[in-house]
Amino acid sequence: MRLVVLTGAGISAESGVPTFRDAGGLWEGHRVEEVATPEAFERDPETVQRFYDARRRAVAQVDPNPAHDALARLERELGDNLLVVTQNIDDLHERAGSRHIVHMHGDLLMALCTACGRRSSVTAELIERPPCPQCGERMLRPDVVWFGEMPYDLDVIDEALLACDMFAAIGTSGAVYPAAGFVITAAAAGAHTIELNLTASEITPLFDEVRHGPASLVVPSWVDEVVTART
Ligand code: BJW
Repeated sequence: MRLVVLTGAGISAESGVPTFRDAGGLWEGHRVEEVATPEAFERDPETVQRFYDARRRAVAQVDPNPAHDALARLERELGDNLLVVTQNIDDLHERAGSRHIVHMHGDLLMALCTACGRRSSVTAELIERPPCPQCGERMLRPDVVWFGEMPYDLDVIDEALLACDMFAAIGTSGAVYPAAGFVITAAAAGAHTIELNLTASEITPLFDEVRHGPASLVVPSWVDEVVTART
């Protein structure tokens, strides 16, 4: 059994990390499609740096929830036959124990040097303009993927989608591509597809099976079923 799990902001919601498109979402009155862009960063880098510095501090104060724990347990059962592809930039999957994981939209704990292109871990607030550990220039930005930029590790993801027997999407609205199209790739490759989300998403009709409810409840019970079916 090879499994690919795509996670979105909804899996971290019950840990206290706001989602993007629900009421009271992350960007406070701004549509994320307008502000999560390289152009918005060029226009007003300080505001963007401050925003990500604040999110990094906030995520450090919260903990993984039972949905993250359940996926870490699933990895202990399936080993490398499970790949978690997360759109989230928090580290809650890792803190729950997941290791076989791809952060396709980047990582809040990493910075990207706009001078030399190297990635490094963030040890200071980016608003303070720390130097790049590689080239020394003070031109670091958050290592996150904005609209119009290429997501990370699409080759790894594609290979896993084409080889999987089951594809699950957890806590994502299906509003952002290419992630929203993964269900189509997996289904075309013959996988069973399942959506686990609080409510119907934009892509619910594309799934073979749908379960609605909070991730902290529906994910552990789905993981129990997958593990039981295997044994
Ligand atoms: C719960 C819950 C609970 C709540 N329990 N559930 C067609 C094809 C290909 C590309 C495009 C296309 N059309 C347009 C594009 C371009 C564009 C795009 O998608 N635009 C849309 C507006 C249509 N995409 C891009 O530009 C991407 N790059 C790209 O396409 O490169 C070229 C390319 C072409 C072809 C193939 C491959 C590549 C880049 C997209 C970058 C997105 N960046 C962001 C910001 C990241 C940094 C940051 O975190 O600040 O990523 S935007 C934001 O949206 C963030 C998220 O990862 C992403 C998805 O959001 P998510 O996770 O789904 O959150 P929400 O809030 O939308 O939904 C939460 C869900 O949880 C809801 O459904 C709730 O109900 C649910 N929920 N509580 C369970 N307790």
